[in-house]
This record gives sequence, C-alpha cells and structure tokens, in this order.
Amino acid sequence: MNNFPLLPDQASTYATQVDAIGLALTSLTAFFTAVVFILVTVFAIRYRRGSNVNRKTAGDHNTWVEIAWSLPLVGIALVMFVWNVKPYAEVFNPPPDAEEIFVIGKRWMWHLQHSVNGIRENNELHVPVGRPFKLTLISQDVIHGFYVPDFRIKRDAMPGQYNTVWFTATKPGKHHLFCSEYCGTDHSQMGGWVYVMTPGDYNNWVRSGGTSAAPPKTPEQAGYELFTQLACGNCHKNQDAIRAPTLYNLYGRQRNLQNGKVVTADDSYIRKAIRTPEEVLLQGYNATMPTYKDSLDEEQVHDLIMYIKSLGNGAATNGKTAATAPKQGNKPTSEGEQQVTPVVTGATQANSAPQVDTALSNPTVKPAKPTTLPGNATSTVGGSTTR
Ligand code: HEC
Ligand SMILES: [Cu+2]
Repeated sequence: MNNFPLLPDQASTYATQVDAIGLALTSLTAFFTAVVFILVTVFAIRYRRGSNVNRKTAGDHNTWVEIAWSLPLVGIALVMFVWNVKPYAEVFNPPPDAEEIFVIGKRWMWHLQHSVNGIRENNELHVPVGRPFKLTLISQDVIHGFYVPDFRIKRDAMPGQYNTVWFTATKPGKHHLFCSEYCGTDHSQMGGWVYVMTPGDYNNWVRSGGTSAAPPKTPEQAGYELFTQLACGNCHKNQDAIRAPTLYNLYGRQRNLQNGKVVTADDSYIRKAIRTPEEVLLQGYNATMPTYKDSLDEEQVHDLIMYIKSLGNGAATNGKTAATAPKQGNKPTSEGEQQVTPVVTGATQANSAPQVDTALSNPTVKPAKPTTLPGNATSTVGGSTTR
C-alpha cells in the first residue's frame, strides 16, 4: 500500500490468515457501530420531546424483534470463534516436517541456532521461502517476546520452559525482529532482522556456513560430544539396566514417574530429567542421576536433547502391553514407523527389571553414535563446548 502502510508487510502464510480475520472483525465492528449509531440518531430525532408522533403503540418488548437480532448475532459470533481458533491452535502446533530453530533470549539479544545444519546467528535469522520452520524458545533470564510483525507471530521466551511457534515465510526480503516483552534497560535494542531468501540463495548461505566463522556443529553432534565428555554413558547403556534406563527410543515414550504421574518424554520432560531429575524421578529407579542445572546452560541441555532424540522415537511403543520396553537402537526408518523386530521383554512392570534387548549387537559402554549424522561431518569429537 504505497507510502501509507496501515499494516506491516505480509510475509508468511500466517500473516494472510491473521489479516483476513482482522479485516473481518474490523468490518463487523464498523458495520454494527454504524447500525447502532444511525438507529440511535434516527430515533432520538423522531421521538424527541414535543415531536408529533404516535406513542400509543409502544410496547415494552417484542419477542420476534429480539429473536431476529439475537440469533444472527450468536451465529456470527460462533463463526468468528471457529475461524479464529483454527489458526490460533495451528500456530503452536508445528507440522512434523518443520525444521527446528533453537532460540535463546537473554538480556539483550537473541541467540539462534539452526538444528539441521548447526549454523548459529545472533539477532539475525536466515530462512528460505516456502519451508516451515519451528522455533523452540527459551530464556536464560527474564521473559522475552519473539516478535516478527511481518510474519504476525509473537511468542514468549520464558525462563525454564520451552515454547514453540512456527511459520512459513512467503516473501523474500528483510523483516524486523523485536522483543515484545519489556525486559530491562536495553529492551528496545533487543531485536534484529529476519532475512527471507529464495531457496537457492538460502542453500548458498548454508553452504558458506552462514555468518559464523567456525564450521558449524549441529546440536546433535554437540550433544553427542557432551554426552561423551560428561560420561552419561557410564549409567545409561544401550538397554535398560538396574543402574539407569536406556535413552534409546526414549523420545515420545510414556514415562511412569514416582510421583504417580504418567508423562510423555518430550523436550520439556528430558530437559527436566537432565537439569532437575528429582522432579521427574522414574519409577523403579533410585535418585542417583546427577543434577546438571548449574553445570549446563540451556544450549547444552538442548544439544543433549537433540542427541537423545536422534537415538530413536519410542512413541510407537506407547499403549502396547510392554509400554516402556525399549525397542532396538536402530533409528526408525521413517517417522512413526518402527522396524518391527522382536523385543524380548517378559516384564510387565515398567522399568522394574533390566530389559533384555537382544538386537543390540554392540554392548559398548556408551550408546553408539548414530551412523548418519546430518550435516557437517568434519567436526572433531572432543572440541571445546564452552563459549
Ligand atoms: C550416576 C548415574 C547417571 C549418570 C552419570 C547420568 N544419569 Fe541420567 N539417569 C540416571 C538414573 C538412575 C535415571 C532414572 C531416575 C531418574 O529419573 O532420575 C536417569 C534418568 C535420565 C533420563 C530420563 C530417562 C527416562 O527413561 O525417562 C534422562 C533423559 C537422562 N537420565 C539423561 C542423562 C544425561 C544426558 C546424562 C549425562 C549428562 C545422564 N543422564 C547422566 C542415572 C544417571
Ligand atoms: Cu527482551
């Protein structure tokens, strides 16, 4: 809209949906405001004191008139409700093929990392058009708000909690990124740009390693290195043991906790299990898992989660009789589709006894590194993890 933009650019699929709703709500409001305004004016003039009109027939109410304006309004309200709920619910539920970007808000900047290729960015985000991206947000200090007006998305980055939001960009160009939650002195400086590129430009950008100097390490690779350095594998083996449960196919599986709750092993659960294991103690195990709250930062915890995710998805085992029995350490061939290999369980009680997992041929101390790590394979194991 030339030089008088009423709205920011529309640069995501979500933006068009949001604007359509905004336009509908504004039009409806304007329409009914006009109707009420006109009627009030007409009646005020017509029935003003001393005017010569018939006041005899005035009843105190008219059922049909009341129904005639109530029902359509209820209808309109319901239509608006359904129409609004759909995108509102959708924006927090990324499609399964969305690429993850991990976002840390901290006073007063945004740290972002592409999970697929490991590229890091500060106050900048590069994405191609037409591809869904899922943001996993967390804060290292106070609440921040990740806000890209051109995408019409805004999501809080909270301390101690993962939030998600997703988008598909539609328009190449440079789009403002803001912090929308007052977070201290330099709050107004906290922001940057989202660069939306054509797929070709984006591929070149990724190939050149983005804007970072060092060859990027994916979170999964960094997580594997951390896992090795911290010797998590001293306790967590390729199969459930008395000492500790296996982390293979943990992701997505249902966990029975000592506090009686049953939870799904998602990002937030694993984060708690690593940082504050006492909050999510598993049934059948002792509280021997060390607390990593003070020694690992949010990025390192996320790296470990990505590594644990790469050890397979156990969602398919939920609801079966051996609900918590581990599957083999093979990576599932495709999403949600496990290779069906016999698992010797026999155990009826979750995690009460070591599970015999015959298919794992390699009883090494550490869970084997997945053979197919995506992205850059040149990074060296044991590199520094401190920044
Ligand atoms: C001293 C042994 C020990 C070490 C070392 C250890 N853990 Fe654990 N871990 C346990 C035990 C025991 C449990 C089960 C009890 C609980 O829930 O805390 C557990 C539970 C977990 C769980 C939840 C598993 C599930 O099945 O729900 C995760 C995730 C986890 N550990 C990750 C790690 C990571 C990552 C490291 C290394 C940074 C690590 N652990 C180091 C003993 C250990
Ligand atoms: Cu902020």
